Amino acid sequence: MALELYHHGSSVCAAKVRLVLAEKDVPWQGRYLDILAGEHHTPEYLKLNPKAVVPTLVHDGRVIRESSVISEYIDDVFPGPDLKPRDPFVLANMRLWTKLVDEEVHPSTRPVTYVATHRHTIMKGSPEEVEKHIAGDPDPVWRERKRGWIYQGFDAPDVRIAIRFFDKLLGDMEAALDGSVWLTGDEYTLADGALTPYLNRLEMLSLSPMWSNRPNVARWFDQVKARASFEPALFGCLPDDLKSAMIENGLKAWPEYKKILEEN
Ligand SMILES: N[C@@H](CCC(=O)N[C@@H](CS)C(=O)NCC(=O)O)C(=O)O
Repeated sequence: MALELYHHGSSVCAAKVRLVLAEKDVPWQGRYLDILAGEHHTPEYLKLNPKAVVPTLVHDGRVIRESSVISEYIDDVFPGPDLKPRDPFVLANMRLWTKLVDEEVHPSTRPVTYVATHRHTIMKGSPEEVEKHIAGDPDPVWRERKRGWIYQGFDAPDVRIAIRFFDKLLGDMEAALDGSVWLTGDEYTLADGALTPYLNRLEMLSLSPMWSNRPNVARWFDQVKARASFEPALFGCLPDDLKSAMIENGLKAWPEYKKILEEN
């Protein structure tokens, strides 16, 4: 059996898949692509993933894309604890969370991360290299948004919207976790796994004060961090220099984000 994951250390979507692999204890082989150096823009990788994003899973030569689809695939194909509830109603509830992550949580994470930290890493290159990086994104909408994050920083118009979205998300999680161990009930599911890298991202960027008055979210995140899957999936593939850069840049970004939160 050959199971290869194209991924990157700071990618939240890739971390989501690494969490599922760790929860199921499935052995896999990493194909590391430095997305901040544009290694996902090569013609070879575009054949596997035309959107030029990670993760991509290749199982015995067959390609599976999209982190939520990959997560369900791994859960269906490999032995280990079931990460999808059997009760169809609870399963529907789980999928509402994973759908929300795909459609709203992930798109909101990109501006928050780029503006706080990734743009500083990308802008270490020459002006031509920065332009090449932007031009390498095959999606014209994301390309222009990325241009805004890189050159306008906190003034990019979608940054405020993203921070406000996270505030609402954390409020919704707080309500869902009231009297519930995990997001969909007593069992840990793909819903909890899907949200984990995003809360971790907020924490890495010094945004954990956003749940200082949300005890259920704080308790849930402590439970998630206590699982054996957390450390290897979230930090096992993150180079030390990138980790330090994200934390240091996040600390500097906090006053800007705090200002946005206080405007609410
Ligand atoms: N919907 C996709 C999103 C994948 C995605 O956006 N991946 C990011 C990393 S988390 C990426 O590869 N970004 C490349 C870039 O920003 O150039 C999924 O869930 O797999």
